[in-house]
Amino acid sequence: SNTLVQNESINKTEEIKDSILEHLCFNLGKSPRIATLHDWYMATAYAARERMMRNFVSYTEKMQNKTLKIVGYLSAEFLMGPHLGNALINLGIENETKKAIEQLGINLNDVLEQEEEPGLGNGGLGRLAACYLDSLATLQVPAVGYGIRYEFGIFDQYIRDGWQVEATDKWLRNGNPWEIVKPELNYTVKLGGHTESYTDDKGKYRVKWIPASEIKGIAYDTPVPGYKNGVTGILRLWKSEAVESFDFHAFDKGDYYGAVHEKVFSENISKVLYPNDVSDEGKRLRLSQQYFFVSCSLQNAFHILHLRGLSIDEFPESMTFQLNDTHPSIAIAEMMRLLIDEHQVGWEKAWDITKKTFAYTNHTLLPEALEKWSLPLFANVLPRLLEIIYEINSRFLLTIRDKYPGDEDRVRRMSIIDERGNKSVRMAHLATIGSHAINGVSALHTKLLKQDVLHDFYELEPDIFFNVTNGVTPRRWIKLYNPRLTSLITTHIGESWVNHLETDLVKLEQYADDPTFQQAWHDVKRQNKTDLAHLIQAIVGTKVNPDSLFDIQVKRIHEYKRQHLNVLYIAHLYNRIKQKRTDGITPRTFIFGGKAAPGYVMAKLIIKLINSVGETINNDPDVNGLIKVVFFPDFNVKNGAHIYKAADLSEQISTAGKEASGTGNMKFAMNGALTIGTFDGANIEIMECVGEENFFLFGLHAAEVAETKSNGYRPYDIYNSDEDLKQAIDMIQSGVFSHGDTGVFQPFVDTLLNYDPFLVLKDFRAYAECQQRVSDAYTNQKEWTKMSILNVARMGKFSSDRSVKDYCENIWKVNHA
Ligand code: 26V
Repeated sequence: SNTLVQNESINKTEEIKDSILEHLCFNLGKSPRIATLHDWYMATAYAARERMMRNFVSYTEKMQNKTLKIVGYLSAEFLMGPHLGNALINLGIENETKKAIEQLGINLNDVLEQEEEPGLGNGGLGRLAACYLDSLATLQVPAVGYGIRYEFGIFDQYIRDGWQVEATDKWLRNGNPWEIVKPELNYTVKLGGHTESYTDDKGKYRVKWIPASEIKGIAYDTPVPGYKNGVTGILRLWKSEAVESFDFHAFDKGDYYGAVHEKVFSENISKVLYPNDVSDEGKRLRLSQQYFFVSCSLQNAFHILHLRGLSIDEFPESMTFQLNDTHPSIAIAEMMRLLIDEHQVGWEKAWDITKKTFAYTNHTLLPEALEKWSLPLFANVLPRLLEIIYEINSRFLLTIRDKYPGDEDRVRRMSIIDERGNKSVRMAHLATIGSHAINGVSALHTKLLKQDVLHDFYELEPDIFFNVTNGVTPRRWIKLYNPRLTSLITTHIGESWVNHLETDLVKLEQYADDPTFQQAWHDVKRQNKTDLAHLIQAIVGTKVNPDSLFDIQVKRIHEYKRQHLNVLYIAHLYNRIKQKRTDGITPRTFIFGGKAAPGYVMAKLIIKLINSVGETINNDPDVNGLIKVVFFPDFNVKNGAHIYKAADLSEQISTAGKEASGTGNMKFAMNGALTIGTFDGANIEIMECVGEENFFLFGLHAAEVAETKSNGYRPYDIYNSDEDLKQAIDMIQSGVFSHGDTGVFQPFVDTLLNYDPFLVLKDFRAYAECQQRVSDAYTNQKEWTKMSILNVARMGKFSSDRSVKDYCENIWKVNHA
């Protein structure tokens, strides 16, 4: 039987080799002799895609089966990361492909390195969508991910003189072998203009939208392979193009340049991904983008309904849509428009269908991140949709007035329209009112949603609130990106854990005390750290010691995530070193990574601060390499491959109540890092699973944060009462890290001393003490390794398979494998 398996593998290797050579010739027009590494990448990608397409076709056919409910996952972001490595893992052909490529005289890792990742997302929210697509395909749930085919994804980050510099992400420049364009799958989307009412031939009052312009959305499909199950799901992204009729219209008038201009306008809609920003730039285009992809997706859904031979009434049994945050929530109004204006359905019935069809996931409690659109802008871009929203709102407020007579304050609080100041549309209210299920992304986040942000809605309909704690896919985040750990785990407990993480990973616990296993575990981490050390040397030019504690914080740069709390502790350690108070300091390498939104001045200053502190500390002979500080540039999915697996300590130190869930926390813990974290987001559930004794918890709880603020928080008093903290801040202010320049970090220091909106100073002492416990624990390597093993063994809950099953069972009501 073993020889049989071996022969099969040899055949597969030959097959793959032939396939790669064929694609090299027929798709790339190259011979092996002149092929570049990129050509080999393209040929290998086509070979892998070919293996998915048969499944893809049968899966698409299966979708015509009218009894299967399809899940439409509507998301403005899909942060897929490189496809090739993942495709090989999920197709189960990674070893054979490696051999095939080797026989052609090439190294597979060099080939994988060629892929430019599709960075069509900002961070956690977009990456979550990508993990869910992997799990949906793995669990054989009929699903389509609907989004935008941005020509430029999240910007590339460079560091110049310590500052972040942004560059355009030209991810399509060398072609994209993964997408299949479907020119015949296209829909028209209206923008701007005005509405007119008329009476139809049955004497019914109707509304017509006369747009100022129309654009066309073209479908680009990317196959999403399930894990070794012969299933391939779909990611369907829309690209905007000009509508032909508009061209002809302009040509008729002899206005050739006008027609070309129209084309430029149309293509702008799907041009660029917008960063999470504090500034208001590009508002109009962003609203147009949201409506554009939502309208295309819903029109596509009606098309599928028609292909299935079903009636409009059967829509909710045929398809269900998940709104990934409020970005696609205009779908509620667009669904009503399509039903009423295009399919002549009456209001009550249309509303019933709409509510049954949609469910909404909230991903943030931060007030500045809750989407609002100014009324004039909305009226200008989407006049018909605003009318529909007004009608939804007025009917909704009638029910509120009916249920709570005289409570006009409640009516104002719950209205979709915020009437205070510059009037605006509150998208979270639209999404909540139009959905049959609303969920938060961790237990704490859901609790706070019910208590605060959506409290009135919770009181109204408590049964429609759910929690679905986030998860990440173990295929990419363990098997693909940590091959050493994967083979150690698999030799001990078999390979079932890869798609049964919840039940099977826990089998590792029996080895936690086994010295041989501990040594092997330690060696894996040590080798992963050596790899990262080499990469840091090559990219940043800093030499780091793989035997030091690798303390890593990678995530978007934001004040609420408190990278600066970490920096203040580093400044404090430096101060101790300068004062020769080094006892108790464990050798550490502090590694940071993350992008700041281009318009977020304070976040960019924090990056500069990290680099400045690093430059000073890394070059000070007094430090003598005891601690090092590194900023790893351009943190993205691809770079994550080298970072998570090399961490000893994972920094999850957001102000309690601000991080909805976090997902990096899960990736680190699954790869054997211990966590230093606050009582926030999914940290709490991680700690519950891995055990308090294997987790470094510190800081205020969410309720204490609220209390501290309402009692008139005075950060300056804390600064004055904590000598270590004071000295750390004074060093920054006095130019110790900026060649004597006292101006550059002044805004940073001022904000901390006078406002400190995220309670950095308040939590400093607890953090420093907790970091000391970390240092002490790390000196006992055996004990540390045991904690690391137990962390991994108990992380099964945080597979996105579990999350997707929760959605299937509680919200979508669909079957899963
Ligand atoms: C944040 C901000 C902050 C600055 C102002 C503008 C702005 C706009 C959007 C956002 C975040 C939007 C939602 C989001 O990305 N949430 C993240 O979702 C992840 C997946 O559920 C979750 O793990 C993260 O905790 C959450 O921040």
